[in-house]
Amino acid sequence: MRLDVVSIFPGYLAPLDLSLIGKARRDGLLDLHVHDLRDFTTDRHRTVDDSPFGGGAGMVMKPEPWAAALDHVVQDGTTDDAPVPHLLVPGPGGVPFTQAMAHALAAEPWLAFACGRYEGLDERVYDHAAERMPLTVVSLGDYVLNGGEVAVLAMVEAVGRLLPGVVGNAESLVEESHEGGLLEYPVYTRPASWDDSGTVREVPPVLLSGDHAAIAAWRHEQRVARTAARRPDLAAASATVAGLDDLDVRVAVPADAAELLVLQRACWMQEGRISGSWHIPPLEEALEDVVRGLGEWTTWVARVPSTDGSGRLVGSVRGRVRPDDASVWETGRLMVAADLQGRGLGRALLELGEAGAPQSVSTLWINTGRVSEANIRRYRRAGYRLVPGEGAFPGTVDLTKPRR
Ligand code: JD8
Repeated sequence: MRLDVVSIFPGYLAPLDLSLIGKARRDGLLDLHVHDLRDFTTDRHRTVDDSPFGGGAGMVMKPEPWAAALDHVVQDGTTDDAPVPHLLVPGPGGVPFTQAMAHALAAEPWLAFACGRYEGLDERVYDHAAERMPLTVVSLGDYVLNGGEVAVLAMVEAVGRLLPGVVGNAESLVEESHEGGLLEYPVYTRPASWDDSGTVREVPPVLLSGDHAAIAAWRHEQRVARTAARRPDLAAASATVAGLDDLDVRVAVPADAAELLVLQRACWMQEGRISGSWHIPPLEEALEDVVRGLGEWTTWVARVPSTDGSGRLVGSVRGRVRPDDASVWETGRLMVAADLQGRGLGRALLELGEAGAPQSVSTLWINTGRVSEANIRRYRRAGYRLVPGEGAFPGTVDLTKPRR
């Protein structure tokens, strides 16, 4: 994965030379480039800021240095496989950065980060960037920092450690907090009995028992108890996501498009990797394509329940009557968030998509990658049968089944 970071404080990113991320860079698993925004100024004072139009406190970052810097990054890193990066701009008003987003971004070949300072970037920089590459404004959390660098340090570490080979024992990634919706269990090491200045502190005996089933059960109980105590919002979510009826399911609206794009990229990166090509529509689509798709297909989104409907978008499916054959119902873009896969959500979403078919339909159709064995098995189990020959798109196969 290639990473580019633009900042007026490039030294702020020095911690990425250390520890696992530093080793991953030396091992060639991460190709990180840090750029000084001032190198893209044209005046002898290397000016990057100016006073805000309309008055107000503080300074605003000028558009020209940013446009020059971002254009340089694209020029410097473009390849056939990854012509442009996914640009992430940290900001207190951005989409919350989550473990699910970290998984999504870890599946992408090239990320770029624009670190703002002062009161932020001239808004036209976002327009300039969005015309050239996918753009997501992302927030580390609901508190105010002085700039984007700290957020980028956190995001590069959270994404980098998910890349194959970065964390030695990938197994240890599985039972962590925010994987599977539960916080992590307490950990202990020697001495089993610790004399803490006269207070003897013991390790829970079950951990010394060698009874792995009992240890696993104790650890899960600890995760559930800790999550309920510290993060009741997470507890509510993870306890209930066993089927669609535990989720807020509704027809998608344009406001869902940004999250749909992130989830769709995550889910199709695996397809891209196993098919050996990133040139597949779900990966190449821009935000406006997703919004247009909402007009051409009936699209359902499934969110974790929340009071204001802003719960995490964890699944989606879409369906439509084939434009040139009203007897065929096409189901597509079936996607489930990485940490919720394997719970039957995909099957439930497929059934939801199929149920949208009007009476005139006699055939249900779906399409997937020719080498996507897991998907083909899943659709066979749902009653579909392979249609001989090439599918509707290069490198794909079609599957159909009669509409019961
Ligand atoms: C980027 C400039 C400072 C923000 C005036 C303070 C992220 N979770 C987060 N909190 N704050 C940021 C963040 C703050 C930034 C910049 C990210 C660029 N500032 C500005 C607006 C109010 N000052 C962040 N991710």
